[in-house]
Amino acid sequence: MVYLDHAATSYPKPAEVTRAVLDYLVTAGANPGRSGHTLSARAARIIFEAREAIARHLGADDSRQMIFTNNATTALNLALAGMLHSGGHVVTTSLEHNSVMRPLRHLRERRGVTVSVVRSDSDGRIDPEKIRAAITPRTRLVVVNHGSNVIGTVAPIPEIRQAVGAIPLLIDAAQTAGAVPINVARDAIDLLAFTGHKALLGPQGTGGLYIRPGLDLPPLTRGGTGSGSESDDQPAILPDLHESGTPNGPGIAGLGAGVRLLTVTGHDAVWRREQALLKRLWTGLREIGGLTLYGPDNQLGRLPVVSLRIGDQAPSATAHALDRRNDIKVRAGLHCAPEAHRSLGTFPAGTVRLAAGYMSTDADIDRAVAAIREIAQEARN
Ligand code: ALA
Repeated sequence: MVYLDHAATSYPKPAEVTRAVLDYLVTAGANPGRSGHTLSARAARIIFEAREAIARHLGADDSRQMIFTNNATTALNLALAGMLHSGGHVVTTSLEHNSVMRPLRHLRERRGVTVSVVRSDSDGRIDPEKIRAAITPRTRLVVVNHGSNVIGTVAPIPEIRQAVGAIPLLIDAAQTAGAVPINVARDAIDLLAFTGHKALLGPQGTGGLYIRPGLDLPPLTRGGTGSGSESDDQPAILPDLHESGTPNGPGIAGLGAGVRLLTVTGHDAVWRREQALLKRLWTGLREIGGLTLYGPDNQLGRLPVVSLRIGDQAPSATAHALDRRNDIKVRAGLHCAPEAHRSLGTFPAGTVRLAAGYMSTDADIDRAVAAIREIAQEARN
C-alpha cells in the first residue's frame, strides 16, 4: 500500500504517538485539572508538557497562549467569530479552505461582515501587494492560508505581515504546522490555527490556536474549566478562557509525542526531506505525456502536494484506478477548497492530489509515478 494522502491526515502515525495515546489511557486516564488526585495531576502534567512542546515548536514565548481545540476548523471558527463579532471588514484569499470560507459567509449574512477575497494567480501564488490594496479603514482582520492543500504553494508570511501593517493577521497553518518552519513571535503572527493530525503527526481530533499576548478574543464556547468554579463568569485567564469541557487527553498526549519527535528531528531536516520528496515526485510526473500538472513549474518552497489531471479523465476515476489497481491512496475532487480550484481553472471537477508526508519513502513516490504513467498511457491509447 502507498499512502499519499498526508494533506488529509498523516498515516501511519509514528510508534511514539500511538504509545503515548495508549500510555495516557492506561496510566493517566483521569480528568485533567478537575479532581485533585494524583491520577488527575498526571493527566494534567501530560497536557501541560504537550502545550509546552507545541509552543516551543511554533515559536510562542508562553505556552498559555496555545489553546487546544478539536481541529483547525474549530480554531479558525474561534478566531473568526471572536475577531469579527461586531462586524467589520476582512481580507482573505482564494486559496482558503471551506473552514475559512464558510464561517466568513455566515458572518457576512448574520453579522454584516464584509469580505474581500484576493485571488491567487493561476499557479496559486498570492501577491502581498494585492492584500495591502484590499485593506480599508474598516478592516479588522486578514486571514491567509499558509500552505495550499490543493497545490502546496506556501504563502510569504513576512511579506504579507509587512503588507498588512498593524491589522491583526490570522494564519491557517493546517497544512504547514510541522512541515514548514513557523515562528509566531519572529513573524509577528497574531493568530495561528493548526491541526494536530497532519504534519504534526498527532491523532485526529487535535488542533489548536495560538493567540498573541494581549489580543482580546472572546471565547466560542463557555463552561467548566476546573478553575474559578465559584463564579458563573468564564475565567479570563488563558488557556482556560477558551478551553471549556474535558479535553481530548489521549489525543493531546499523542500530539505532544508527535511534536517532540519533530523537534528532535529538527524543522530544517523535515523541510529538506519534504522538498526532496516534492522534487522526486514533480520530476517524475513532468516526464509523463498527457498529464496536466498544476502550480509553478519549480520544486522550491512548496509542500510535497501535487495536483494533476490525466487528459480529460475525471479526477475521481484516476483516484479510483490508483486505489483499486495499485493500492495507492490519493484524494480527488475539490479538496474542500472550491475557490482555489476556480483560481487554477479546475472547478468543478477538481484534480487528483498526491500528497506526500515526512515519512513517505522514495519508493512510494516511484510507485505512484509509475502507476500514473501507466494510466496516462492507457488514456492516450
Ligand atoms: N483539508 C483536508 C484535505 O485537504 C482534509 O484533504
